[in-house]
Amino acid sequence: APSRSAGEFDAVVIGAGFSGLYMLHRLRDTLGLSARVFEAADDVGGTWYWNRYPGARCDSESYFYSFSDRLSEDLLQEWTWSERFAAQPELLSYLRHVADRYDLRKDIQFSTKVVAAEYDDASGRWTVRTDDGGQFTATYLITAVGCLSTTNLPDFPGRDSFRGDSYHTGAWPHEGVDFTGKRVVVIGTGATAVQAIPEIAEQAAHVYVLQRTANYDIAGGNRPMDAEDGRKIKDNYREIWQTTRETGFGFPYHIANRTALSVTDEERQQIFEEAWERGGFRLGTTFNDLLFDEEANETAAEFLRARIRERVSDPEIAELLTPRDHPFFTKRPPLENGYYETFNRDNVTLVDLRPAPIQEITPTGVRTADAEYEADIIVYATGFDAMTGTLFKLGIRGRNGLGLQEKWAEGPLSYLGIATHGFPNLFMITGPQSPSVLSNMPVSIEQHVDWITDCLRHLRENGLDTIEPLPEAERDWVDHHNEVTQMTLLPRANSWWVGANIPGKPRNLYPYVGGVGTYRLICDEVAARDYDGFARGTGGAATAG
Ligand code: NA7
Repeated sequence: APSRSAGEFDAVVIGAGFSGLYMLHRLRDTLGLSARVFEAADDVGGTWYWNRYPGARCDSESYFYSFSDRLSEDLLQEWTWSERFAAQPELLSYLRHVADRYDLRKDIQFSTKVVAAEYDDASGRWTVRTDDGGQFTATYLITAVGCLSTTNLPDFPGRDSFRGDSYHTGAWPHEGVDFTGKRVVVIGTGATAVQAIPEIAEQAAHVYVLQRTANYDIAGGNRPMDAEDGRKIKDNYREIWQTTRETGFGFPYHIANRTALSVTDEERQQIFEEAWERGGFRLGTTFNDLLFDEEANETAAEFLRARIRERVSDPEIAELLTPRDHPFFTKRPPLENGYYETFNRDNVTLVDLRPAPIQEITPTGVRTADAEYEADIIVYATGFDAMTGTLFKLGIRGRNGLGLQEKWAEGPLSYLGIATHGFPNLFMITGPQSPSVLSNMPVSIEQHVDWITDCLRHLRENGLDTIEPLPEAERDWVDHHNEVTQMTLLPRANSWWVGANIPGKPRNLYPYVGGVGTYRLICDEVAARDYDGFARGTGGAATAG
C-alpha cells in the first residue's frame, strides 16, 4: 500500500455502534488497512448511547443480541448477561468493553459529525468533511449509522413555546430525568413508549398517554438470567449462532412449518398460549403464514386482543388499547413488561388521538381538538426517520456530484441494500433493502461487515480499486425487493417500516423482508460468482464483472 499522509485512509467508517466497532476491527485487524471512524457522540454505543430513557431495553434476547462467535468465542464465554432482555446500561457497557478489548478507541474520532462525503472521479477517492472543519480522504466509505438514529420530532405548532421540559426518547439526557410529582404527557405508543410509560408512571403525579395507533404489544417475559440459563447458552453457543444465520429473522429459533388454519381452534389457541408464556417474538414463529395470509393473521390478532381485555380492567380503555386498523406484525409489535396494567393505575390517563388529534403545544401543555392537557414534562416517544434519515444527513455525493438524497428522491435504489450505482466504493451496513430492522440487528450487521470484509480482500488481492453496482443489477434487486414485499401484509399498515411516520417520505418498504437466511445465501452467491452484478475496475474506471 502507498504510504499515506495524515488525513488519508484506506477506509472511513461513520458511526461507532455495533456496526462501526466490528467494521473497524475487521478493516484494521483482519485486513491490515488504515481506517478512521467518525462518531457524533462522545463515546461508543450508537443506539445504546443515545436511548437512555427509563425502561430502555433490547427487544431481542440478550444472549443473541451481541457479537457472535465470528468475533470471539472467548468473549462469548467470558461475558454474562444479567437479564433475559438486556437493559440499555448493560448493552452500553458491553459495547464499551468490546471497544477496549480490541483497542478500537484509538482509531475513533468522537464528538465529530460527518457533514459531507464526496467521491472524486479523478482520484477514485472519497473526500470526507467533518463539522469541526476536518478534511480526510479514503478509498472506501462505509456507513455504520444504524437504522434508527435520526429522531422524529413532529412539527406541532407552538412546539417551542412549551415552558416545561421536553425530551425525545432517542436523545435522552445523560443525567436522567426526575419525574417525581410531575404531570407528564407522553406522545406515542410505539416500542419505546411501551417501555418508558410503566417506569414514568411509577414516579409521576400523573401521566397522559397520547395514543394515535394501538399496537399488538407482546408480553416480553423479561427476567433475570440465572446460572443455569447462562451455562446452557454457553454450552450451545455455536449451534445458537448457526441457527441465527439461517432463520428468517436472525433469531435462534425456527418458524413452525404449518399454517394457522391447518390446526383446530383449540390447538391453535394452545400453540399461541405456549408461545405467549415463553415471551417475546416467539409468538411470530407459531405459524408460517401470519405475515402472508390475512385470515391466518387475524387469528394471532384476536389472540392478542383477548390478552389486552384480560389485563385492562376498564373495558372502554381496553377497547381503546385494542388494535383494529392493521394486521398483526405489519407495524413493529412492541414487547411489554407491565404496560397494559399501567392503565389500571389512577395516575395514568389514556388519550385517544384518533377522534381528536394534537393541534398545538402550548406554553403549559398539549392541546388536542377537544381538550388541553397541562404538563410539566412532555416526552416525545415519536420515533425516528428510519433507515434513510441519517444517510441523507451525511452529504454523500457520488460520481458527477450526484447526491444520494437526489438519487433516492422516490425511494431507495440499492443493490443488496449494501451499495448503490453511481457511488463507487460506498458500502452501507444494514442499508435500506437489506434485512436490517426486520431482523435481529447484530446478526445482520455481522453478515454485512463480513461480506464487505471479503469484498475488500477480493479487490485488493486482484489489484482492483473500485467496485460499484451495475444499473441493471440494482434494478433487479429493487424489483425483487418490491415483489417480496407485495407477497406480505406489510404494505397494509402506516408503519415506520414503510416511511409513513415522516411527512413527505416516499412510501416503500425500507427493510428487506425476504429473510436473513435467504438474503445471506444471495449475498454469498453474488460474491462466489465473482461479484456478479458489480462493476470492478482500476484507477477509478470500473468494468463489468
Ligand atoms: P415508533 O414505533 O415509530 O413509535 C412512534 C409513536 O409516536 C407511534 O405511536 C406514533 O403513532 C406516534 N407518533 C408519531 N408522530 C406522531 C404525531 N405527529 N402525532 C401523534 N403521535 C405520533 O418509535 P419508537 O421509538 O417507539 O420505536 C422505534 C423502534 O425502535 C421500534 O420499532 C423498535 O424497532 C426499536 P402512529 O403509530 O404513527 O400512529
